[in-house]
Amino acid sequence: ASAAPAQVRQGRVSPERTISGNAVAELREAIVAKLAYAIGRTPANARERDWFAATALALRDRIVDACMDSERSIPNKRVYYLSLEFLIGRLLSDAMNNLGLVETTRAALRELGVDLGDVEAAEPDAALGNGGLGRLAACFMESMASLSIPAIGYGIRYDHGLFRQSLEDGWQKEAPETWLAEGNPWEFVRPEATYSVGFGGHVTMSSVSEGVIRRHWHPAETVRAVAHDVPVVGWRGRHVNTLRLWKAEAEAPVDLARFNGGDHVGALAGRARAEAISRVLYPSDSSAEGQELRLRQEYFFTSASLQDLVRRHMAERGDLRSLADHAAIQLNDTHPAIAVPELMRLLLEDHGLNWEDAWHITTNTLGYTNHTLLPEALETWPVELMERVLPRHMQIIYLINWMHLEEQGKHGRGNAAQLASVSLIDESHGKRVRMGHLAFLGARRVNGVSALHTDLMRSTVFKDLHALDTDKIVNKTNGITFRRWLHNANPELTALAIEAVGPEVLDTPELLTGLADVASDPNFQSRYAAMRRSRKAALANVVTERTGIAIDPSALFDVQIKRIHEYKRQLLNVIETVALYQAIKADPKRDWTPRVKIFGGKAAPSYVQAKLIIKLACDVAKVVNADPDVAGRLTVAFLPNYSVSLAEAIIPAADLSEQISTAGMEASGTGNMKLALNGALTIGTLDGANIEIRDHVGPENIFIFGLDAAGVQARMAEPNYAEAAIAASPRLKAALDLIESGRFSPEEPGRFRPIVDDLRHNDRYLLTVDFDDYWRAQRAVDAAWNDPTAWWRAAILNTARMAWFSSDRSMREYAEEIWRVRVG
Ligand code: NBG
Repeated sequence: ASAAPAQVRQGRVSPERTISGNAVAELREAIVAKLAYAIGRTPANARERDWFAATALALRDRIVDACMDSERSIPNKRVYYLSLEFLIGRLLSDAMNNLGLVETTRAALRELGVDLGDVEAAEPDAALGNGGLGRLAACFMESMASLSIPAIGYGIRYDHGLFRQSLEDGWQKEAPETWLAEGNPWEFVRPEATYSVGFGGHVTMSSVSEGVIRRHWHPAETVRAVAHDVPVVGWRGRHVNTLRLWKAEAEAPVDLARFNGGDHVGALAGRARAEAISRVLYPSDSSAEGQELRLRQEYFFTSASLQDLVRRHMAERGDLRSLADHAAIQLNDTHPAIAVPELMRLLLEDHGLNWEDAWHITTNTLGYTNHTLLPEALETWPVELMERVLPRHMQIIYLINWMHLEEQGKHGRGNAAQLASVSLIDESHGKRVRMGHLAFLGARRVNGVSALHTDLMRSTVFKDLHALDTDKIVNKTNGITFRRWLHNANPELTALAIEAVGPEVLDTPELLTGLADVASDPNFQSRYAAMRRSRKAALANVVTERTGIAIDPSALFDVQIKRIHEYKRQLLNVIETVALYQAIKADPKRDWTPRVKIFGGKAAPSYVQAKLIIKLACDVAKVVNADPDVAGRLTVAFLPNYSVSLAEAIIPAADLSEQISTAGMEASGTGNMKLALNGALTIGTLDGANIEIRDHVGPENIFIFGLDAAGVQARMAEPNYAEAAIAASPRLKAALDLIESGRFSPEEPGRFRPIVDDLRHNDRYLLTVDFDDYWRAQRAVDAAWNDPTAWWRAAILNTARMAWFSSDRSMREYAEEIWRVRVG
């Protein structure tokens, strides 16, 4: 559980100017009391984990006080953020920092002979998400609390979050993640907030009055959703919101009749089936998992959340007709898109509204965020499966679609191709429901997550739908919370910023721009460089501890951390490593810039090619690191089990940030923002938010290479582009030949043949095409590193100019243009 070691996390600054002895004594006593009465331990026999739980419980009390204040009045409008993933990571440092109690807690624990860093390291990461999408939801929750936007996040309380990754001789192995093994001190169980969620069964009709027919769903099975609330405290403890996570429980814990009949296993089968819904997080990132259990998860949390918010609205306002005035429901990707027919069903069946009113309310309450245009990630469900699992919803979807297509006819847009492209049902390979289209029709606003991605939404996947309502798609470029990714993760840089521009920078990130004034100041530069150097020394220890590889903190730390995916092109980076290895060996006397390549990231367990790329990176590392010819110039390390807390240790230590996806494929990226904010220079393509990062930091402070999105489209249309690119690049050819020769896998020479073959004959991600320009950009990085004054100036300017990428800015934009809710 010790993902971010104590030495990485010391010396945090906090907004507390002074700490009072009284406050320390009070907190110390509260912690000791929790230890005794909530956990049953004495200070003498408490483990680190017990101290963590006691500290968390003591702080939770403070949050509850603030929470009661936040809840005293009914807000005019609430935001409901529905997300299948919340990658919140550890919560202790967030809570302490936002409550202004970091130093108080440190002092209280010190008086008990306990080190705060060790206590923080004992908190397991809540890994209830895969990557960017889930982490974005976590940053948004923190920002909404900090901006006092009344909000509830709704998701699933998975027993097992994202799997633990180990590398056995370079092969990824997965083990279940067990964050709840010792309980979760942050959560409150709310048995009174329990809802029944139905599945399967059939639909009957009854006639209410002349010509009015009502339909009734009779599910074959129901599962209970039980609320578990995690408080989310905002900056300076001013406001607290709730993250409400649903746990699935069986209606009956045991089938007594079967048990008494002697079928002891069968008696528990229903329970196992129900509880399976909140058992594990699906480990796929950016690809759709078309399994029935996944559909059950999606409907389970969506239905429970809508029932909960409808009940709250009725209690507060007494009339569902005003729902859109008081509730804004945001669908984080299509995972909760079933909210469209579910809200309709609740309005029609449970509340007796007519279709027009129900549709009006639905389409004025929902918003939909799209996070990817990759075809393999666009969710579609077979109609046959939907009819079986959610028969009533399927009827509603058909009706929505029928009205939608009728409307097209009326406007003379009735040709077959147009209708097929905007239909909710894709009939091209069996009948499937397009969840993106469903969310699009049901939402008032649909947003992309970077300027480029939003443009591509309008011109590609949603082109024909966009033509029907050109105001619907809007851009909301992603952001990150600076409280976690600057203040908590990099206290030394935060201290430098406070010194340079004043403590107000903690509240107003725009003030970071003031750092530009000292970007060329030799004294400031050397302190900035010293900050980086100390983070790198700390990271070097972590790398050695976890991989056995020794790395030199004075080398350039070149970092690529993210999910392993072909479109993210870790393979491009590995091949450049091989080419660099060959170049150094061919000319060992040159003054090569010493470089450490650091990789981190998980592959989906079923993603064979991605796992082979990890293996290649590890095999290359083994050869390179053992070769005396390149010692001190090139080192490669793959850090296992990348996580939020590991990211917090790596990001402040990075000199170079690899953001090298094929242009047009990374919707936004958010790691790119975290790294640039911490002063790593980016080497990247004109993809996702990289473009906006370039616009902010300035083209002279970023290394851009490769084709842009239009160039990628054009090149893909050319025949044999990969063959041509390899033929034109002796360096690339030599690197591929070396990999193919078995040099990195002598015990299995053909191991990487599938990778090389794919590049030669297929190369969907245009790695061969971008290789030479990537190499050129990397050598420009080498040259820049050798001019420290210019390098540190550029790094400082990156920090100074990244303020716009705060998730506070993103949330203000959503609040104003999508949710129409007041901030503060
Ligand atoms: C991911 C994109 C990233 C983006 C995050 C957050 C999915 C489906 N999409 O580029 O790949 O930064 O979403 O918006 O995980």
